[in-house]
Amino acid sequence: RTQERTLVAVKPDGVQRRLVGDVISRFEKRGFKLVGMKMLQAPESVLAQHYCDLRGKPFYPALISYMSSGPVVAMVWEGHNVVRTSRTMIGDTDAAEAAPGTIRGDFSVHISRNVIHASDSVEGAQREIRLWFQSCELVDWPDLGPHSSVS
Ligand code: YYY
Ligand code: MG
Repeated sequence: RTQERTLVAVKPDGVQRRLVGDVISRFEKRGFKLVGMKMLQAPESVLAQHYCDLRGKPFYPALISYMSSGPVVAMVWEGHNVVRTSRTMIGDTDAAEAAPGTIRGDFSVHISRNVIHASDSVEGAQREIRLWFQSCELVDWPDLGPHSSVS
């Protein structure tokens, strides 16, 4: 049985601020398994589908232009309860509400520049993973544990 998966993306401000490594490090240290990763300039068609629920919100045009302003790093992380746990790890959408120790709570100062995306439900994650990744881009490698090759 495949474990739960989620889509995480470092947004253009996070890439500009060299936060990609820190984000990867936090997810690795938490024990999650990286099964897909790529850097890309997100096409507007992908962003429109990704944020289709927000179409019509006053901030929507600014959100799409921010997400188009530079490359993003999209990742798929796998593990027990990864959807809910990654939402806890990234922190509240609004920087002012994001707890210190969370990614947004440590790095974001405004809701419109909040460094990172993570899917907010298992169904949403499945939809977003299909949108951002082809199935051949996801790698189902055997998890042997960090010390299994050490004799
Ligand atoms: O899932 P999450 O990213 O935490 O928040 P959403 O409510 O899905 O909004 C997506 C995205 O939109 C948010 O990360 C920043 C932006 N946004 C904004 O710029 N201004 C708002 N008032 C609400 C959201
Ligand atoms: Mg969301």
